[in-house]
Amino acid sequence: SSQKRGEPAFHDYRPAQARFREDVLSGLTKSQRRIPPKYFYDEKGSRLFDAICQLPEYYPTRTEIQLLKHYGAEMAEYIGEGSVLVEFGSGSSLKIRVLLDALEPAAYLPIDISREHLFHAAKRLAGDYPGVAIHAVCADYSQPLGLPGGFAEKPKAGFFPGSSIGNFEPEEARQFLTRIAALLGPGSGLLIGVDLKKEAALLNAAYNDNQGITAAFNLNLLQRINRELEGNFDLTGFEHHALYNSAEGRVEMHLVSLKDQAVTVNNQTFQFQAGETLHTENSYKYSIEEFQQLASSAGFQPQQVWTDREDLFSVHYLSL
Ligand code: AVI
Repeated sequence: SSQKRGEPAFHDYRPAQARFREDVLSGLTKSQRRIPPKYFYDEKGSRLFDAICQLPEYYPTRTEIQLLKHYGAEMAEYIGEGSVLVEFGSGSSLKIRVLLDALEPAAYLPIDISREHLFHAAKRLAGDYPGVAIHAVCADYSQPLGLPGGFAEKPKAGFFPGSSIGNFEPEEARQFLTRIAALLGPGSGLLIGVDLKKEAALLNAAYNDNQGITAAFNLNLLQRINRELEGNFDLTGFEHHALYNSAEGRVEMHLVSLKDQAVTVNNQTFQFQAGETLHTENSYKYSIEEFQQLASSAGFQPQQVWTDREDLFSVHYLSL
């Protein structure tokens, strides 16, 4: 696609809307009802997530940004000048700015499922970094995908910050890493942020903030279902619940039904009992060794890892 300096190119892979309906209906039918966390990120959900990242209790974002700032020059050396940077789930494309201050890539390809959000973030970034060719790709990165033409032969580095890898089940995470290894190709690398295992109190606070932003983020999923799938969830009939499950090494988010109630979605009725939950997210936490093992099983070689003084968060560089 043609591209002007300071203007992003936009590649719309049209991530299928049909799957939202299928995934919600099949998830509501399971005995432990569940909906994949990728559906949090509609326009409002993406904005609420940005607000979560600013919360005093939510340490991952600021800790990772500190690591990127502090060790950016070292990370840039691992990545190498002239690589094509591919970010999976770029959101507002804020963290990449720290890397772009330390590195001049051949191009930056932000991939995100949230179309409008991606479009505006890419436009702002292109305005602020006119020397970087930006190709925004609207796609669901949890599904197989190819890069827009012209990038296949270039050396590439993946960027997957924020510990979004933790929102996959470990086996799905391994499959995802295996797929992006194939997408990036031999000689490429991956800079990936991974939240570390730690005491439950800190984790529970991070997912139960005082301002109730995480609760609003969780409940927004019901609003989205009401709007897009002809649902009638009573938003006051469900409550946010988040708790670290240390046996599984993950924070679980649920929406708890506060009463016996019937909910209709897409003309189908679902009975909720008081106390019954809809499981909306897992956020797995990994020790450095656990994550390196996972990455190795997907064909990556761990090269370096950076952590903060309190061992809250880790950023790994892996090579292929
Ligand atoms: C995007 N992801 C890494 C966040 C997390 O911590 O698992 C999503 C989130 N859920 C609640 N707060 C933040």
